[in-house]
Amino acid sequence: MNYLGEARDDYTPTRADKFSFGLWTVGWQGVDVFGDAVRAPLDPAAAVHKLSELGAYGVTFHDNDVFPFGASAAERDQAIGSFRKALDETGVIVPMATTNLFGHPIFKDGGFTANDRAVRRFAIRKVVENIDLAVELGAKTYVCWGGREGAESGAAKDIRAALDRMKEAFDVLSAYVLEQGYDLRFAVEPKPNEPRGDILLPTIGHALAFINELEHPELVGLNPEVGHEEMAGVNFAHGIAQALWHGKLFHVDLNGQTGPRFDQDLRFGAGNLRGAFWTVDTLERGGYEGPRHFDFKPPRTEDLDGVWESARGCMRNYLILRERSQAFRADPEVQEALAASKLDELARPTLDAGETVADLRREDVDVDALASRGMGFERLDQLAMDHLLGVR
Ligand SMILES: [Mn+2]
Repeated sequence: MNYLGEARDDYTPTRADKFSFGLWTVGWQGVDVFGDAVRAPLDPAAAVHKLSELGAYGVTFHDNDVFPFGASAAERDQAIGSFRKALDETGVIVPMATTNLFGHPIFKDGGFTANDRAVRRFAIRKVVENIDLAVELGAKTYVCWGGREGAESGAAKDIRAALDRMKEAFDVLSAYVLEQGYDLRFAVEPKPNEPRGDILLPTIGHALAFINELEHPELVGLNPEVGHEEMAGVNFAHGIAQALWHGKLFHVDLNGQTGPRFDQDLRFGAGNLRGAFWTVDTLERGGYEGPRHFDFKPPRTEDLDGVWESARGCMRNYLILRERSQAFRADPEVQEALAASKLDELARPTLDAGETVADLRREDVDVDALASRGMGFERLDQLAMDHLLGVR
């Protein structure tokens, strides 16, 4: 039974749910720091067909997910042609694209902020070339994850100079997009570490502040990832709520993580399940209308069937949590508990129109009464827990 008392298990995604997957997620062969590939390469066209069948509406890609680094023009055209054919056959769209500025040895010290100027010039050019392809395939968001932008040691990177170069890259790319008349916005993806010891723009907050320094801040927002923020020990739902508050949640990467450790990229809903509940609640209630994009890695233990189970699980868990969040919000006892916890009062400005600090000074405050008043948050949270666990 669902919360409306209907006997159904309707967690099958449709395109209206706007689920999208990176080609590199289901296509991950399982190469990690300690081990070799455990799965055969997955043809991008085959991935598009299977994801379409599972209910996804979109796929996203790095340039080198579609064609290898250094591919000839003919190889590139052939690979793109096959990918495009699969998109046309299925109606799957490309809402977002991004650049691989981390895999090839040339990027060992970064792309936009490599100390070596020739590397930086090559990196910007690589992004520009893939922006042209992204726009051709209909992408509206261009993600920039700077996994190699950082350092392992103090003297190796002048952070202020590196931020100058990072700003320069976004300014040059923004000018290019405007000059071409492209309908495309950038989304910075923060991450605290891995692969670099310390990565620039490590959290949502760092990235938001950086965007304010750009030539075209209106063209640049965020693509926060669940696991990346949780690696930094911060609350993901709070982070995306603040990004929404700034009008900067351009895209989102959903996955699972168990606390501060290496980047696990579990399927969405695995790891911190309570965090996932509040993430869905925040996205669904916060006016976010973009793709629900999964950036996960099916564990190395899985064969191809397991890969598709993992992908299916990401979407299923999102839909279950969406239903649980709706049930929580619709519950009259929850609404009463929210009022008892003064959530309505938090939404009211602290000073009335026309009031000044003089009005505050005149106020007769019963400090003891206010100090002794309980907030009722435990009752409220247990109601949320009951809904999450499906017992209400
Ligand atoms: Mn990750």
